[in-house]
Amino acid sequence: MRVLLVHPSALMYSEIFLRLEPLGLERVAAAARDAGHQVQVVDLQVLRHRDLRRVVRSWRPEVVGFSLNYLANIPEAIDLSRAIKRELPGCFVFFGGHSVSFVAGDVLRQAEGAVDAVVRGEGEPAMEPLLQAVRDGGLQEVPGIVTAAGYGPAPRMLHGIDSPRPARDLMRHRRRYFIGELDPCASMEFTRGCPWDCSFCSAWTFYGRSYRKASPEAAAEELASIAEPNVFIVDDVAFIRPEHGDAIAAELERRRVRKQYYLETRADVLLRHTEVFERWTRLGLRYMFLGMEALDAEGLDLFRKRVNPDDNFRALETARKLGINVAINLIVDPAWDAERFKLVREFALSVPEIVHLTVMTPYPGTEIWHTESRRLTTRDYRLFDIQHAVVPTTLPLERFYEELVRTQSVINRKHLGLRTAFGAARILTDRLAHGQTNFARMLWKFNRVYNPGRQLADHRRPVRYELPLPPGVPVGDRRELYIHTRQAPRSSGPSARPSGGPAGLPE
Ligand code: B12
Ligand code: SF4
Repeated sequence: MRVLLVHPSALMYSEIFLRLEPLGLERVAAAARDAGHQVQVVDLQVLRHRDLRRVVRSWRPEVVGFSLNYLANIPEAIDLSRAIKRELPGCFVFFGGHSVSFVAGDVLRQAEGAVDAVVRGEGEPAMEPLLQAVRDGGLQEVPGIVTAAGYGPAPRMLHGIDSPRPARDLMRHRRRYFIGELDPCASMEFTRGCPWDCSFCSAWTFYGRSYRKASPEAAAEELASIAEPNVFIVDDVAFIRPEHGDAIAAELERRRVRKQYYLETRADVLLRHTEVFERWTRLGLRYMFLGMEALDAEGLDLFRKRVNPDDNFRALETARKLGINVAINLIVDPAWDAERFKLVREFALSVPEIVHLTVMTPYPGTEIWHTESRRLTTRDYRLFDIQHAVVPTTLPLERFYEELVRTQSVINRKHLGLRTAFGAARILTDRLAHGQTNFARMLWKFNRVYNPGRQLADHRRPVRYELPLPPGVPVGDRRELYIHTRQAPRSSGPSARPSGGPAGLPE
């Protein structure tokens, strides 16, 4: 069959700092291709809606699948599905991905027939049975399926993540993927899942707190096959198991693979396993994203981060000693007043690191979705991108955005100021000489993308699709939140959610 897979447009944040290849969708594409189908991918982060329209009209896919890792993309995907169904009424349209897995029944209902199914959980194991069922029937038996007839069997989970390898060859605009000055940049997965359980995050609930590692040989071989000189490692927390990081490093050393790397990790992991990070600096580790989340113990406890502020600051020292550039994330609570923003600005200016701010947002799939007692001020999916306030702000909303953007731009000016003084000009010249313009564009776009007027106007747009209401009851057993569990969910209407069950997943 002709299968078209689509990644929706970039969200606000990605308009400037980064734009990365859709690795999950590439793996889903590989699974569909391995099952004997013809596959094309359209990534709307780098292409336009009219490009998608052109492919739909000329190639006439029999199946179209959208990747919905981000809640904020759901309205766009529903509207595109309606347009595809108008053009090709017989085409089977389905959704899959991280966020849509938590709201599958609601989204199906909102699409009013424009979407035939949602596949919950990991996409690779679902592709072969799904595509066979589209052709031969038996859709309701596909693992992870949700249709108008209800929930099918529980999603299946891959035993190992070595295969299928992402179909990177299907991405026609690879030079458009970058992160900061790592331009162009590919992505790579060493491990999948996270054993922690932070209250604001859904990474652990999606995978039922399981954790799987690629074999070091397969990981090194895949890295060696990547053409780009820079690689973003997508793992939620890199090098939780230092022996795994070491084993991959050894394989890369043996193959003499040298690239520049950007990864994400936690302060305690960096402190506990400093040697493995040091070894990776020799292989090209240049940037690290540390989710500090809060500056004080109270905030860290609230997010159940299981780290203390001292560890966070010691981790920054360690990274500096290793010569790694660090980007820190802090979560802005909508309750912050002007004084609190001022303190954060002072902190950000006092450290050499890049500081990112994200706004505390209860998401389906997170624990705070259930426990946050403040009522939602909006249920517009598009505002659930952690750059907008979706619960009441202490400051008037307009003032809140002014403070947020002011803080972000102070930080950005500091960062760009340093870079301009110490080398952005050289990096810029080098990238432009190689035809890479992503980094240059990023330097000039900040004020257009981040501006309080635009943030506020986003709240005034007419709303067509709304998130379901939070259940408003405390989470009893937190395993109820999992997407991947071993217990088969009961079959029910699309509005009823399958219950979770005992975790019992590979640790
Ligand atoms: C890497 C990553 C990124 C990267 C790359 C994004 C990209 N282009 O794909 C970057 C750094 C750019 C990024 C940015 C953001 N991210 Co992000 N990101 C991740 C992360 C850590 C891993 C994703 C990944 O690549 N995993 C590896 C691949 C193999 O898995 P996967 O993509 O999930 O795909 C699997 C399944 O989801 C499914 N699947 C995926 N697509 C499809 C399609 C079909 C048809 C099917 C059947 C199945 C399917 O099958 C795949 C294979 O098993 C996740 C956390 C997590 N563990 O999931 C957060 C996560 C997805 N990000 C999150 C957020 C909030 C963001 C930002 C909005 C943050 C911000 N404002 O600053 C931005 C927005 C980006 C944008 N779209 O414009 C949230 C999503 C929250 C939500 N409910 O919407 C997550 C869950 C993190 C969290 N803490 O909760 N992100
Ligand atoms: S925030 Fe990081 S450490 Fe916490 S659960 Fe999510 S991925 Fe894991």
